[in-house]
Amino acid sequence: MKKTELDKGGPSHQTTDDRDQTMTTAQGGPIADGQNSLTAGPRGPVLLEDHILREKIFHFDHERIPERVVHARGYGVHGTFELTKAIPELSCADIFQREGEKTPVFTRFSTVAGSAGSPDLARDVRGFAVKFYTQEGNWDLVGNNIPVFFIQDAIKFPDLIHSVKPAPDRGFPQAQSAHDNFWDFISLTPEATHMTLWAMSDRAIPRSLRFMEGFGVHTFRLVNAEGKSHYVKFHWKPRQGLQSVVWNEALKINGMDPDFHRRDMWDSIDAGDYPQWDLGIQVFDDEFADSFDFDILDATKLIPEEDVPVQIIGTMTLNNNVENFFAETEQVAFCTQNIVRGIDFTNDPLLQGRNFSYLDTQTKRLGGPNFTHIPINAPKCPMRHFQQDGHMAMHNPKGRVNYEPNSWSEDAGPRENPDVGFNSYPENVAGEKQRTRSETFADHYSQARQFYISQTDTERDHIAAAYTFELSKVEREEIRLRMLSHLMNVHDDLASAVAKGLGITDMPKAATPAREPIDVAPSDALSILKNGPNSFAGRKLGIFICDGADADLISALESAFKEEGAMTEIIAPHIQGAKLSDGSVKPADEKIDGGPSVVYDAVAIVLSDDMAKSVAAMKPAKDFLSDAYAHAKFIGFTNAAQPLFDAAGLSGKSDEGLIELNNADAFVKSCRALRYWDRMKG
Ligand code: HDE
Repeated sequence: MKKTELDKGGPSHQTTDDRDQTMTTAQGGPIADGQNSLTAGPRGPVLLEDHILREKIFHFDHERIPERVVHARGYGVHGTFELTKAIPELSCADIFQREGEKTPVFTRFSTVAGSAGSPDLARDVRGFAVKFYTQEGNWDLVGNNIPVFFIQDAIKFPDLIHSVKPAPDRGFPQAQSAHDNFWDFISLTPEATHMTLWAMSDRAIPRSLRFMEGFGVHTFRLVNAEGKSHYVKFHWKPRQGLQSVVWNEALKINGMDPDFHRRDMWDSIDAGDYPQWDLGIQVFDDEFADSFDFDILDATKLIPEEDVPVQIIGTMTLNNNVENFFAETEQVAFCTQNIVRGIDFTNDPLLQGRNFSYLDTQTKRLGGPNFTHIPINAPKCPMRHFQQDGHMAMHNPKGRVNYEPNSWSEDAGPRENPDVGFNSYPENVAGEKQRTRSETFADHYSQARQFYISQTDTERDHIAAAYTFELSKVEREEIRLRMLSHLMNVHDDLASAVAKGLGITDMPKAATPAREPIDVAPSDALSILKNGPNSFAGRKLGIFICDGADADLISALESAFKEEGAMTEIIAPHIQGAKLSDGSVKPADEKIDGGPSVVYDAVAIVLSDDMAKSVAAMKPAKDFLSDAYAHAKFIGFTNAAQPLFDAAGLSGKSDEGLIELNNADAFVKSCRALRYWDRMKG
């Protein structure tokens, strides 16, 4: 029977004569028609024998796997790790032996609380998980962008996560900590105080995944060939420098572009601007551990870089976007217990609990024990063992033997090798079984205070504003007061700023500390603003133009920012672009209401006298300018922007962040400070 256009599903229906491109079923059978079910007559019932329909719908019905219990929203990228300083004296890990050697890695960044479809700029901790495919097996460093954690013992983790995730009755709020359950739990868990200082700081709203640090959090061990052990904390230092957004900006970005972080990562790698992080180690021994004011096994504490400097031993470059999001980013299975010879665990109770949890969760998520057969999880070095069968087994032992010991001489299969095999560090352990928390874990406030006093005034203001915002969303007053009673043990300025923000005049009694806080010196490494890049490289300038705008100035801006290693985008009243002063048409990347200033690091407003008034009448144009101003951005402008300034309520404003565009190079230089924070004072 000859097919009509309608049968074919309309004129867009495509067929091919090329055998290689022919669509097939999953069984490989060529498909003649994938758009019409098999029916009895044109209007009759669908026939059960339609194996093409059955297979297509069956597979679709099974496309989903459970999202991660936590860190469901994430983005993965391939790259390499290059060792720049060999450390055989500290560790016999193969990856740390040969300077200049490159090891493939896969890195997945994530938020913690939100579901897989939640917005990128939620206030949240970011996961920073790296899988190193070393020649002696996979090593997973499953860290965060914050060096401490909320709790000290893994047994509390389900409670912590339940409290932050949507409430079980109503199913909201999504991807937010600003609600009763979270702050109820936190206010009853004093050990979380330090971590919430970080979570209320700008660390929890990074501008880009490329602009954040990573931390292994726990104390691990490095063990050398002689079996000597040192303690180690792992750090990732972004070569791009640190940068965050402000809260009001984060809220608006979430609306304008919920994929802001993943798009930023994809775009920069696509453009060949590969983000890099240096891997640093803080190495110390028992002597330091014994003299340190806090317990090195307590994941709510960090070791200040001033006390133990971070030594850089290598660089990670992320240079390859995934080919398929599901196959790679979704199916990657990080496990803290994936370590290699030369690296070992400590008795941090949080780490030990994690070592149980990750294997368990991957088995459930990926459907069985053979998730290591999926390419993204498989080691890139040889592997030989007698594990076999199970769902979806791809690699079973070959030959007759699948056990050990065995007395077959040929094809006997793999054998143990004490010379190169993993040996646990023979730490001496003894003790009574008990459910107690060590006394040495009991100081919950001193490092929270240290974090606060290490921040600039701007950052302190942001922390107080974040607590105020979050606690203002809490319905029960007693929770707000209980939180305040902890903040009083951190710093009076913080407690009174939050109390003022909440409108509390009668301060509660400060919480009784389990152990009296001690004085600790500030640490500059804890501040973002004290560690800015002093460069605009990797950032984005938005250039707002209209018909008649100065063509020379626009091209000068584009080349000056390109020279800096930054990106530029053109925003115009129409997506078709604008006709410039020299008669050329400049295409736009965004129409003004699709390219708000919140998605740019700095803006240039290049208008013409002829269009100045009509642009000033556009609501999105006013928001573009007033948001850029409110978010302390550097704003370059031409004279013709004056009516827009007036319309945005900014007549007569002048400061060093508002720059008349006479010289593109000078404008780039100013933008290197990233924000003009002084504007926010007072
Ligand atoms: Fe995780 N965590 N976690 N976590 N975690 C998971 O594993 C868990 C903790 C971290 O991109 C889960 O694959 C327990 C600290 C990252 O795929 C789960 C405890 C740190 C990722 C799990 C912690 C992390 C996870 C959920 C308390 C920073 C995402 C899905 C002891 C050092 C990895 C999964 C990726 C994911 C358990 C605490 C980081 C359920 C029990 C501390 C970056 O196994």
